Amino acid sequence: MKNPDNAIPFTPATTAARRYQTVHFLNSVNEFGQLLPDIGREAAFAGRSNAGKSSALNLLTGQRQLARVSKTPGRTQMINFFEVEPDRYLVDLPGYGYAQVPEAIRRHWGALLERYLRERQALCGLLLLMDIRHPLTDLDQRMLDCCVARELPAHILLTKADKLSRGAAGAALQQVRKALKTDYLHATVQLFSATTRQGVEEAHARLDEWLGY
Ligand SMILES: Nc1nc2c(ncn2[C@@H]2O[C@H](COP(=O)(O)OP(=O)(O)O)[C@@H](O)[C@H]2O)c(=O)[nH]1
Ligand SMILES: [Mg+2]
Repeated sequence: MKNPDNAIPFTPATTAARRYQTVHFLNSVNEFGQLLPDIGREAAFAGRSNAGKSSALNLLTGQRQLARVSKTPGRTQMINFFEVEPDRYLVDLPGYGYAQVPEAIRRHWGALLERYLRERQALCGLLLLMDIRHPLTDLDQRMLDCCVARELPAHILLTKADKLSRGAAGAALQQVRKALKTDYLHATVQLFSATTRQGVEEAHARLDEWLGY
């Protein structure tokens, strides 16, 4: 299996690809009070640690090292802001669900994450990453519940789609879609792979929509 970490950044063929290729790191925050002023528009990336969030962020921006693809799950423990242009941001939220993180730290991050999702006015949409082989865990559903509470759009990337056959991936997609229909009417879902680059344009389109492009 090809290692997505070593994938060559794609040649930006679309307007969106060119736009996100100039995204750059702005700052890291670990307290709610340190967040940038709550103005403008931002799209946040969330998911269990190891779901493929860093790989997706790198692929969507065409940058190999933007979010460090961690070999150690649970290491990315800050809210990282990336600037697309002034007042347009991509926000990398700390990965959740990593068992080996000490309880006190896990609680701190859980609370920060929930508060950010509930209160942040600049937040226009949540890109929620789930390993296609383990979608909609309890913690994923808690994230979606936060979105429902304030009618925030959520878009799910079923990551590592290359790990399943085309048929199995399609079946997983339908299953998640069906589950969303009952509980999360405003959430959408797509297949994604940082290895094969499947789903990049669809994900860009959703980010564009949220950031007002
Ligand atoms: N096969 C495959 N592996 C992936 C994909 N995306 C990420 N990975 C691997 O999954 C592991 C976790 O990825 P990473 O992006 O660090 O996940 P994060 O913890 O959510 O940021 C790494 O070993 C990646 O190489 C993908 O689309 N396909
Ligand atoms: Mg990461």
